[in-house]
Amino acid sequence: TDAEPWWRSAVVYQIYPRSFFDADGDGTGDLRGITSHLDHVVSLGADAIWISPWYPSPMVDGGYDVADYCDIHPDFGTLDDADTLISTAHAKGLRVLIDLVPNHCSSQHPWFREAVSGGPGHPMRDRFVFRDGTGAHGELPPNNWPSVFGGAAWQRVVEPDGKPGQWYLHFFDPGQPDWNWDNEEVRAEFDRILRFWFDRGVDGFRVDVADALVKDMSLPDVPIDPRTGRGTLDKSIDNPMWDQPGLAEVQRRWRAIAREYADTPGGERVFVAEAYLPHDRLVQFLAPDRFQMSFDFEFLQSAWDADSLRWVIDGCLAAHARTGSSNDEQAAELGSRDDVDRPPGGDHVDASTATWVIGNHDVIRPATRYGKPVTGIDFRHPEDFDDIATKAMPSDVDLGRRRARAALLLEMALPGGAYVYQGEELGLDEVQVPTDRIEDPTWQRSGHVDRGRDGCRVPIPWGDRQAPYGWSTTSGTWLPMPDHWAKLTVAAQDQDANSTLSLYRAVLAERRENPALGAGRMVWEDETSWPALAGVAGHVLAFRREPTLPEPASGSQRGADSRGGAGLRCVVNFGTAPVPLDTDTIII
Ligand code: ISL
Repeated sequence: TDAEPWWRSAVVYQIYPRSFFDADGDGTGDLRGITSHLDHVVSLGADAIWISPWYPSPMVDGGYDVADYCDIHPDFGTLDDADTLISTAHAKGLRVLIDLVPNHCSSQHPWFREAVSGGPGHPMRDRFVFRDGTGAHGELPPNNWPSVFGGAAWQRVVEPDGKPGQWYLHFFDPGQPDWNWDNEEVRAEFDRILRFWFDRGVDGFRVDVADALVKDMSLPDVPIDPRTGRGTLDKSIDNPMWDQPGLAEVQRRWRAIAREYADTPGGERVFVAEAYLPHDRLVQFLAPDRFQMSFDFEFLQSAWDADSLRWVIDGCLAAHARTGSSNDEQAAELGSRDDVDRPPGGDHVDASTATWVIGNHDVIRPATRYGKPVTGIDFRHPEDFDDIATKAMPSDVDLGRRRARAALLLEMALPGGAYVYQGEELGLDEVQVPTDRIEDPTWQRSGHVDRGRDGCRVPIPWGDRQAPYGWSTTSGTWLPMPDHWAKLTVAAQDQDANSTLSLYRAVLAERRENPALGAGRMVWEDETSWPALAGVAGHVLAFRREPTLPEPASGSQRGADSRGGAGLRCVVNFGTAPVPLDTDTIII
């Protein structure tokens, strides 16, 4: 309908600017490289791009350590290049989202430098979280909060008198000091940053660690995780580090700013939350006066297993549906889920939809992840999940690539929107970056990450038969590109109707053309509703998509011949043997 907002069923293509295309031949990707290759995104059939941080940064954490929120990293280009990128994308029909990093900045941000050099009591310290240490001489951190990247979430500074002094809070790297969101100057600064980019035509923000920002500022210890003996990062408990009540107020404040743009050419601006939270808490971000989208990471985190994935999909859709009055029918269809409760409080979600994702710049490439031997692993036990998701090797990548193709079909047939991470459309596998080339700060510090996250951040192979595969004119690329990618280049896959690239184009085209896809209802199939499934339960997932409008007058037959009409059936075989289907199914 006319009222359907663009983002509800959008496909958004994530660009990692350091690795998309190197136009100036210095071994690092850049904005001119993105602008010159937007036709690739258009040819895929995506609706929008999201660009990971492009700001000036010491690159301690790949640009998620921002030194200046209102400029462009000189290695990536200039503000003029950003303006050209945005207007070129718009002219090609693509929306542009960028990354907002509001939990922390870089230790090189001028405000933080001033806070450190100003000494204890300087007003600038209140924009961050500085505290005296504990212990007889303040030599111990203020509390037991752990950093996501390993070690304590506190770093001690050297005071102007040359002596060790106060500690500052950093949820991630010590080079990423956390902002104090109780400080009104911090809030006002982010208002200004939002308007700065909205005024330049940016359509919205992906909000980094959107469940952090506001902490319990009484800074109570977190419970000890018995497995590590350290403070826990667990978000399934009421954890004072994450998802605190004051967050809603910040989100409402930003949404009000997004609404100021409702009558401009781009329309109301959008926010998509990046938050690894249980479904029921995630959907609270999607109240009408808060954010529009929120990634559903449990789908990405799930093992390649029919039961596990169905459990995740049900939980996610039920959480979305139960909070939205217009989707009650869908909720009933999904059955009752004891573990997904209607959220407390007055927030009411109006017809929110899920946002699916199978890859990003933080996780192992799907072709590698899904190629791991998965026996007896159940997503419901996170310890098991750690095992499959964080150890890059060994993996049967050919098998993984086939499963990743099936995962794409599943993802794109589900109700809601979806994000595609650059290179996923080529079936790229995780690269084993030699240890002396690793840049990611997580790889040694964090107990559960093997080689860090560089393996999914390697530059994109565009053409040619050898590295750097047309990506740059220099072979000195910031991360090495593997020899076996010659057959995975865009050029190699472009002409091959069976390639992963061709599959992505076909599936995204189907989404655009078929009104049963995108937002709207889904119904699981079993052997009662579809006899072809007799005997394959357990290793086949099948569901029907049906257009939400119009409702049939006396319809019980709808969906019986779903391929021919406006409906569609999605069937995924998780087993190793082919499943014969008596239907005109397209088999990949
Ligand atoms: O919060 C987490 C675990 O409890 C993390 O999974 C967290 O959500 C995730 O690491 C956030 O990632 C984002 O912010 C990081 C950055 O390194 C990542 O690249 C980015 O995607 C810090 O800015």
